[in-house]
Amino acid sequence: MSFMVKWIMRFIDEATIVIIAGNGGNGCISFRREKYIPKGGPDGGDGGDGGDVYIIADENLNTLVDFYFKKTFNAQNGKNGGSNNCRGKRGADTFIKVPLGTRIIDDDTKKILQDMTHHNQKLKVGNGGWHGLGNTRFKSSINRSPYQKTLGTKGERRTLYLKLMLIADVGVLGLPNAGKSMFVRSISGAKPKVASYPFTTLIPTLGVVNIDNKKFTVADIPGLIKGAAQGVGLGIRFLKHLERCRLLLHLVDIAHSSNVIHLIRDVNIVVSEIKNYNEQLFNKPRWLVFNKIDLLHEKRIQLNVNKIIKDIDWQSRYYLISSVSQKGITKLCSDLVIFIKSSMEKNDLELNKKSDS
Ligand SMILES: Nc1nc2c(ncn2[C@@H]2O[C@H](COP(=O)(O)OP(=O)(O)OP(=O)(O)O)[C@@H](O)[C@H]2O)c(=O)[nH]1
Ligand SMILES: [Mg+2]
Repeated sequence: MSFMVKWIMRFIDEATIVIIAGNGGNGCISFRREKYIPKGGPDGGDGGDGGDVYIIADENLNTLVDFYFKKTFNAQNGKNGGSNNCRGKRGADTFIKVPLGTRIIDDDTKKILQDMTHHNQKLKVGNGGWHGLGNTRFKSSINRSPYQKTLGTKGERRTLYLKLMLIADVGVLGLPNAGKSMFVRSISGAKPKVASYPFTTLIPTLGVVNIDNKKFTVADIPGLIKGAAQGVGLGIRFLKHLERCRLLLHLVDIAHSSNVIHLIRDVNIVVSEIKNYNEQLFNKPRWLVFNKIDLLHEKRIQLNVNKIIKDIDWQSRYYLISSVSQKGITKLCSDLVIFIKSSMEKNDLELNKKSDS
């Protein structure tokens, strides 16, 4: 995979931006001067506060690619105060839209500020400066004509690192060409590109599956290959999109080779890449899904699958499917619905326990 492609793809799910909140407007020094009031008192007004900068989650966005073109976001400065006790106008706030699943990190401290997980969720990331005070404020019994004012303070400036991590219930992973995208197409409304060459999928895609009025989301990511952890192929950076999934489906092309040793190697490559990525992903519930069963005789498939399961000592569930003939898909999907429902209930229980304690 060329350096160029990897470079361009960085902008799809990572971005560094600078936010600059508005400065506060300065206070004004002024004295009332009217026809019959030659020596009026002070009438310099306060400045306006600077605008704040917010990040707002928008369900209509899918990537961070817009930040490739625009990297600096300014909120408006507050206007200076005026004579006649005129208060300067407050600077307008700025709202930066990001897709759901974006993690906001302070680039200097590396602290996670928030995960943007629901539509219209708002996070203030930059405070506008305070307004300065006009000379009216400094009037006192001893100083009736103050030549004093304060300046507005500077708006906050911050560098933020944005990292997009898809939020899907089910994540699909496997070697290139295993049939991940075709599977996601066949069960959801998403239309990721399907083709007979590796690395067809370059951008992670989310699909919504609707079964018996129950919905769940599924994420299709680019293929993994041996050495991905060291940056081979598209690397493992896309695995971050699976970190929030409840369950992983590891798709295996059962017709890839007639030699079962090769098939075992295929499975092990992916397993070891997940392991290399991190323990948390490795320990997530994972089911093996043997795909393309329409291409082989049933007996041959069963024989090979049994050998693979035994060789890798697979203890979890496995399925045999074909996205072409649709065999096995209904059973897999209804098991997914059951699994997700119970995982959600477990989550709720854990949340309740936390809020009780
Ligand atoms: N016969 C058969 N072919 C399949 C099946 N599923 C996928 N294919 C074919 O396998 C090839 C690869 O499918 P994709 O869905 O693009 O594979 P992928 O895993 O998304 O590949 P990458 O995006 O490159 O990682 C395509 O030519 C599909 O038509 C299946 O169940 N049976
Ligand atoms: Mg694909």
